[in-house]
Amino acid sequence: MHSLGHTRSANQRDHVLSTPDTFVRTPLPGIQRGTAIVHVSPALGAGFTQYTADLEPGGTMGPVTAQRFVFVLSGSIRLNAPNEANLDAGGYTYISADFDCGIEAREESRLAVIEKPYWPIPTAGAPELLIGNEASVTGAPLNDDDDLQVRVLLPDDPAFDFAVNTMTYQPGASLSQVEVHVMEHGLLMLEGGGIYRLGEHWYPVAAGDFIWMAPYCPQWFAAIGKQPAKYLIYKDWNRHPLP
Ligand code: UGY
Ligand code: MN
Repeated sequence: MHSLGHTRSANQRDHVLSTPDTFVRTPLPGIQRGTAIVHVSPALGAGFTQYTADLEPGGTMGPVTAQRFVFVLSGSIRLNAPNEANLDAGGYTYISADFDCGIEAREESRLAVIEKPYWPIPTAGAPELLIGNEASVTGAPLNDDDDLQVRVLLPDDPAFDFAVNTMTYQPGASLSQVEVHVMEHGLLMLEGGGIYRLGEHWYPVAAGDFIWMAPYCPQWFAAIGKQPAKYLIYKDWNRHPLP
């Protein structure tokens, strides 16, 4: 049905909510037989880029000069790493800047992709390549709340200058505080839905939505409905705020 110009998407100084009805696909250099929906980039003031890549069977993504994190939302991909590896839904990989590792879709595949220039520090060596699966990461309750489980997908190691986690809320569970912090977030809703407070706005959100939160954006979430709500969340991490 025609929405007569209405959408839940919103663009405010310190946050963006993007809903699937407003997604626009674009080709990207390095992507063959596939398109991208670029959710956030430095054009918005962010220190990273996040996009959803839709690849046809046999579609490829060439290496980039930034670090890259890829989470398989659906389908299956092959990594042309030194040792070939296949990743199915829930599989993820971290590929360091300039590491020569291309990606090929083994079937129609949808990927969440995060890219960020690496911020080296003298006390930690740069990471290289990491492969994992979200299902085999043990969850930990946030602030002792068993109904809010966090799965930390990257190692607790200062070599990594960002973190990516999943957060799973049982129906009715919520963040225990309104968070205000220096880190920015890229957030992709994977399952369920609820209410997200961003700045001075409260939004209904559902699986498929993307949210960018700028540093210090007040944020709070409560899961609503009969199924758990789950999101994939990026944050800059492990670096002193003064460059
Ligand atoms: O890691 C975080 O800062 C996370 N708790 N933020 C959020 O869920 N909005
Ligand atoms: Mn947060």
